Amino acid sequence: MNEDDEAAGAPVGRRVILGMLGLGAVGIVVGANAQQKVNRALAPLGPVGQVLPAAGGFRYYSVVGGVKRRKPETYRLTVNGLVNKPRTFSFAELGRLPQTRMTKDFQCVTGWRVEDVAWAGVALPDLLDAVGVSPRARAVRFHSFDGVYTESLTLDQARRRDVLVATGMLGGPVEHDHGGPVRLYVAPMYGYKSLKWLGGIELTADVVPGYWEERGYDVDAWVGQSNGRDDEPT
Ligand SMILES: Nc1nc2c(c(=O)[nH]1)N[C@H]1C(S)=C(S)[C@@H](COP(=O)(O)O)O[C@H]1N2
Ligand SMILES: [Mo]
Repeated sequence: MNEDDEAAGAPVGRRVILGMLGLGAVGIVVGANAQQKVNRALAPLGPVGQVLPAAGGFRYYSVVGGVKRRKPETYRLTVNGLVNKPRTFSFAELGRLPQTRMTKDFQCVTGWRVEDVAWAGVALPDLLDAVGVSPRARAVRFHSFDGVYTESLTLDQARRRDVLVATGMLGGPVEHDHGGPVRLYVAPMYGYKSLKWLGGIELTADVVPGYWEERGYDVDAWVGQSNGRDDEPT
């Protein structure tokens, strides 16, 4: 997409489907600034099917109702695709990999933000090292065990040390409603990249757009900028 497309206000990637906000089936096409205004105006709803109130500034989001609980004892994370050694990790095995902690903000693209959240888990590059990434891999696809939600990162993004396979959040385990027992936390990007109920990590040759990316949100979801376009930061 070039800047003329953007100026013309018709970038397909910026399509905001009001239907997905539960407001009806009307689709409108807006520019980046307008999209963020729409998002802000609708912030209490969020871009999701289900929003529940949560303590401490978070909102619980899930595009699927009634996600089945998994106990740490029966939890499994599958890592496959373009890797040298496809592997399944139990919760205990994740705990035996090098552990990373960080305290950082969490920000949804709709405008809400929680500052200074404590996160703990395995830095994604450490997990990738444990399976060995094939030289043909260029991207990572994440699968939720809710059966519907997916996310993606380029391999370069996935190798950042502030991308976490999180087993801890807010000073305790990752609660079910926050996507536990294991979720993704992509610190430098908007919340929709932080896939909940992480069940699978698949190394792929190319980026496969995730759930919200199929619905108009950017694959590159850096907080405070939007692909170098001149959006107002949220
Ligand atoms: N599986 C799954 N992961 C998801 C979502 C979702 O609907 N399903 N919503 C995303 C969005 S838009 C946000 S802002 C965060 C919200 O995390 P929380 O529910 O822990 O507040 O989860 C992200 N990960
Ligand atoms: Mo979000």
